[in-house]
Amino acid sequence: MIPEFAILGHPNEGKSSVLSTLAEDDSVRVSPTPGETTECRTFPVIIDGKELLRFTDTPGFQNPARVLSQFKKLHHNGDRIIQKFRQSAVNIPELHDDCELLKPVERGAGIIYVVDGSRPVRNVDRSEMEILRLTGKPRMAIINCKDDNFGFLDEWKIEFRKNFNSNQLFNAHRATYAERIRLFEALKSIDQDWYNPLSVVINAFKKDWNERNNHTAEIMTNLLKDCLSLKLSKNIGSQSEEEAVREKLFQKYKEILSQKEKSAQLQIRALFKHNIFNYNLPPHSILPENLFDEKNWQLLGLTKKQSVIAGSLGGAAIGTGLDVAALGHALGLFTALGGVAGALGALFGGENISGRAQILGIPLGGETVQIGPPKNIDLLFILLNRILLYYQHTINWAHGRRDYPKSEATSMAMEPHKGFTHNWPSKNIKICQNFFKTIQKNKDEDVSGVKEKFRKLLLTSLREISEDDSIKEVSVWPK
Ligand SMILES: Nc1nc2c(ncn2[C@@H]2O[C@H](COP(=O)(O)OP(=O)(O)OP(=O)(O)O)[C@@H](O)[C@H]2O)c(=O)[nH]1
Ligand SMILES: [Mg+2]
Repeated sequence: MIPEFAILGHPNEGKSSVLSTLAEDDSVRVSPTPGETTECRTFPVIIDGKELLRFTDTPGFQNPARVLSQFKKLHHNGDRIIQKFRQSAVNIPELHDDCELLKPVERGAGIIYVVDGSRPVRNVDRSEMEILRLTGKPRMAIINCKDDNFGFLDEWKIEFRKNFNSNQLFNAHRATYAERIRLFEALKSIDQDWYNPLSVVINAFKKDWNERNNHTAEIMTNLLKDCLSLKLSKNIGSQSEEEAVREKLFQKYKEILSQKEKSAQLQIRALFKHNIFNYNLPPHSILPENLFDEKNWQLLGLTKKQSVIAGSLGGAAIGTGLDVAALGHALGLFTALGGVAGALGALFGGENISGRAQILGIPLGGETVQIGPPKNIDLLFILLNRILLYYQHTINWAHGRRDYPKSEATSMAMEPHKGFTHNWPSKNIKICQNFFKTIQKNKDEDVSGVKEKFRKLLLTSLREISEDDSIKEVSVWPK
């Protein structure tokens, strides 16, 4: 049998948002207006084409005091209390929502009761909790602190202990993968009948997450391979045309790289089941910046020390004819050449920076202008850090969340200002270096082993990002 959980509570407490996050389903209707959900709606959780679990969204309690007094009268009916209540109230319009919300519980769904714990407990809440206790069904309370105010938690805890088998903090807007798993672990322990089916569900979730990460590492590896091997060339009619052709070609080159990046982002987004809403990037995110904006190169390229390591590994780390140790990294190049135009020219073959007519663009027969492939490994790190940032943002954007409250926009600690690779040891830089060099040699037979090593390095990095505690919401009771 497929386990079913009904999400119950007062109107506007965040029931639908919690459901949306738990089920990773952004088609659930969420709204600031109380009374948004008026009918029960069931959302299946499907993994590998198989329904593993279902959640039912319900309208909020409308008349808990009246329902409670009915329940008290029907108390002796034991298991049939809900059925009896619904039969007695079916023709009373004011009790429509209260009847409706108990429907899934009557057919055997477990209860997940959602409250906004950032406000005090009221009598209506006490009535609702008592009703749920009288149903005799296994039940858990979820406290979703909408306003990050934890001052009332002790008050709530006293009520929860009286009425629920378990209670958990869970923020509908910021819960992560690890917190969802923790919630399911707690859920499976509250009723013996749930233990085995929920263990199966949790294992399937973990396996699925692992597969998504595997797939993401593949998408990222292909993105880098495509971008770093890209070259564009065009014949020029006469020498005087050269500059204009080069500029146009470089423009096209940048556009193609950005399109490839966008397409990889969309694939990752779909893997993590964000289908409907565009999640907002924090205002200080670098992702909306153009890939070739100097800021990217400042923040996401190799550090000076890493550049020296890359340089000492030999080969393609720097092909500009400039000494990597002297210039540091690409940022040094920006400074030395007085800004972005000169530096990008140097990196991609659009400028003469050291007296040679062509640095990276290899002119063919003097009549062809060529842009790329880049000889500077910094582009690998910039593309990589950007797509890792995108991944981090995607996996941490809860499905129940629709936008940023204004107050939160600037305080999000989600986006690091430095690249993920900044503390990578030299052995990782070496894997990247080999990947970079092999792609540039453009010999297919060399690629697979090196590509696999690179993919594994990315997979480790993805796992670290998805287990990163520093971006997490409070998931245990604060002291
Ligand atoms: N800041 C913040 N807002 C939240 C959170 N959870 C829900 N909300 C907001 O609260 C409002 C109500 O959320 P819903 O999930 O629609 O609440 P509901 O309990 O299903 O409401 P009804 O269907 O009307 O009973 C929406 O504007 C949500 O965006 C949260 O954790 N933090
Ligand atoms: Mg709702």
